[in-house]
Amino acid sequence: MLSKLFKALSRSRSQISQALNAVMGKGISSDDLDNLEENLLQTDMGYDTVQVVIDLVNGYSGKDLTKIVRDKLVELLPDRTDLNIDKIPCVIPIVGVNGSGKTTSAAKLANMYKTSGFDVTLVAADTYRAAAVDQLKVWSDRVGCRLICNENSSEPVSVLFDGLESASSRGSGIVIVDTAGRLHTSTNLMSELDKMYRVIDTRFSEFNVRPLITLDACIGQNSLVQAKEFNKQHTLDGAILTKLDGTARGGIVFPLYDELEIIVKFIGVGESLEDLEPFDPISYVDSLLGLENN
Ligand SMILES: Nc1nc2c(ncn2[C@@H]2O[C@H](COP(=O)(O)OP(=O)(O)O)[C@@H](O)[C@H]2O)c(=O)[nH]1
Ligand SMILES: [Mg+2]
Repeated sequence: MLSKLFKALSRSRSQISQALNAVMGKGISSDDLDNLEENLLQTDMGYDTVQVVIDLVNGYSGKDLTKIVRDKLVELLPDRTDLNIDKIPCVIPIVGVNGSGKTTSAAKLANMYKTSGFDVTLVAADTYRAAAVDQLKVWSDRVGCRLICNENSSEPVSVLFDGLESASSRGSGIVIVDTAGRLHTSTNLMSELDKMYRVIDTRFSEFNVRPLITLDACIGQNSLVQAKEFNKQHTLDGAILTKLDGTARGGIVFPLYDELEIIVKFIGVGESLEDLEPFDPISYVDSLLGLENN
């Protein structure tokens, strides 16, 4: 059976492997290299990574080109990250722009940690849209975890406060906070997020803060700006790269790490609860290049 990751990367893969196959096993012309460069850039791998690959291909005449490229790409990514939550209690605010997959990812993460045996609390801190709370209610029922919400409050900070207080008193180890979508350019909404971080620091300092940003893989390079600005506000623990199943832009993991030192920790490969996978550099690159057998 094909793995979900392999399937999700099919569009990115065909972009890259077609380009590599075209230059394999023959004298490489400058047109070939231009073509390869263009194809790789379209995966949003970023200029620097593309140049590394081009230099490698340019000086290479052997057959196992894909393998050489594979080793180099793996080298450019962080080692497999440890996803174990080492310190509980832990609070994971899920931040990012509208529609990037925050609510869905919050539910998927809750499901993953619950399955691993943690006591998980979901907090519905997107108070701007009534539908957001309903959406999270449906998800928390499916996951079977506790949800803290307050339909009468328009104050995300107050819902967060309730959520952390409740988790604290019940000894819930992991609190996942669904937040409203915001652009980093929206001063009001960003300062509201500041307040949320402050409440955690000042009132619930026993909680380990591990913010994750959801980045829609379909928007490619734009996500770098978003990640950079959210990371300035509060150091991110990492990114969840969502909707990889619908795009050929799977190369974005490279500039995220290379330029911003932001590690993709999870990838979203579909819309259901199980469609979240820990990011593993080796299987990711293998899937990108078509080297995975399953
Ligand atoms: N195909 C696909 N769709 C996703 C993924 N993650 C989220 N979505 C969809 O993207 C849309 C927006 O997601 P939502 O979680 O509501 O985004 P939010 O506004 O950031 O909370 C929904 O239709 C989700 O089902 C993913 O990994 N793959
Ligand atoms: Mg939402």
